[in-house]
Amino acid sequence: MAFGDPLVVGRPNAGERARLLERLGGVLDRLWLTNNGPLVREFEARLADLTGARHAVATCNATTGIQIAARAAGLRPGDEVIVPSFTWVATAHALEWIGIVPVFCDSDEITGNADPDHVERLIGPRTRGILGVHVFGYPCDVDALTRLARAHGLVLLFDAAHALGCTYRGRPIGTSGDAEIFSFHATKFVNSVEGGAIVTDDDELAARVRELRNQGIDASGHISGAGTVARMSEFHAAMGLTSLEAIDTVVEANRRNQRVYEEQLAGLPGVVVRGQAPGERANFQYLVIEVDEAVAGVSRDAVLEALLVENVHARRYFSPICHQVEPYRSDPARHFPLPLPRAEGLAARVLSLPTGPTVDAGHIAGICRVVRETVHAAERRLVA
Ligand code: T4K
Repeated sequence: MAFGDPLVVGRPNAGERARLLERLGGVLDRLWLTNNGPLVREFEARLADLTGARHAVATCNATTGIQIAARAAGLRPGDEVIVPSFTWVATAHALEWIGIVPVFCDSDEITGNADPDHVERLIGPRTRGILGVHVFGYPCDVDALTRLARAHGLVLLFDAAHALGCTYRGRPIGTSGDAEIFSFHATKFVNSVEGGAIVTDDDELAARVRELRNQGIDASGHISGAGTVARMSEFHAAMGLTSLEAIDTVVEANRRNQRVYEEQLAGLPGVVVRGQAPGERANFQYLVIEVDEAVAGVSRDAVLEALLVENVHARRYFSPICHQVEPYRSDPARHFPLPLPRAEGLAARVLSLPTGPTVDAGHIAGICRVVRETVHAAERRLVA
């Protein structure tokens, strides 16, 4: 086994321990534990700052954040919303759980994001919205999706779970469409253990999501309608703020790791490291390789297995993709009336490898050695 301790994808960045404990101590001193406390408000202000948006509303996770944003934007049960299939299943499940029908579009192979031409072909009489995703922090084609949404009068939301600190056309992701939703799950490069945020420039939408997050109670204390409970607690905000303070160090480590992986795997047939959008700022939180079995002579899953033997726990982000799992798989006419060959191709090739500040050049050399040896062993078998 190459590594004594497991090397994992998604190892949390906890930030400075003393600072976290100090914040948690403050929470206990104040005994204000949740319901829009001072740390949640500070976290929201930092997020608004970072994204350049007028409002950031913290939630208990991104999945619930998508649901609240969808409801606040006027989507209702039975409405169809077009989403890429190549994403984490939460994007689709968030809608399905509240009775909105996800209809899956194909992806662009370079960006990994929704193909606007395919989105357009899927727009039908029941389509009420588009939910774009900035997969692995690579900004999706916001301009094209905005044009489609305007032309057809659709709600436009973005799942920005991976995209904190990234830019689109030089502007921080967070202000496009009706709202964008971020995740601060433990495995994200900025985490609040569990958490999310709805970010928007729309004052009315922001007020509505604040109400929906808190049982439908409006700013004056009246119950304005049915809501849910999706608040972030002060403990979670303490972690979020502390993790956020380390953002520059974490991005720098991720960027450095991306370069080392690219160097170590350069020229290996059938294996490429996925890149980020040219000219944009990226957070590099996911280090994703693609293994093309037809060229490498070995499948992505064989590489995954070889890494596991050496105690490297790679993840198949994202495979299977949304339309390949239930409940969507069993109802193709409803959920994917058009074929999705490029999304399926991506899903067969991608593999996320460990990165982050706890992963160094030595680890990466060891990981890449396993990948290279697996491919070379396949080459030798072919020759023999
Ligand atoms: N939209 C998109 C595009 C998303 O990617 C996600 C979440 C969402 C929406 C929804 O966001 P949230 O509602 O969760 O805020 C993980 C995360 O659970 C999930 O949040 C994330 N996407 C997805 C891409 O990855 P799993 O099932 O792979 O997580 P898990 O718990 O198996 O952890 C993965 C690895 O991380 C483990 O092998 C080890 C490491 N780990 C994990 C945890 C929880 C740690 O080292 N420490 C930890 O505490 O989904």
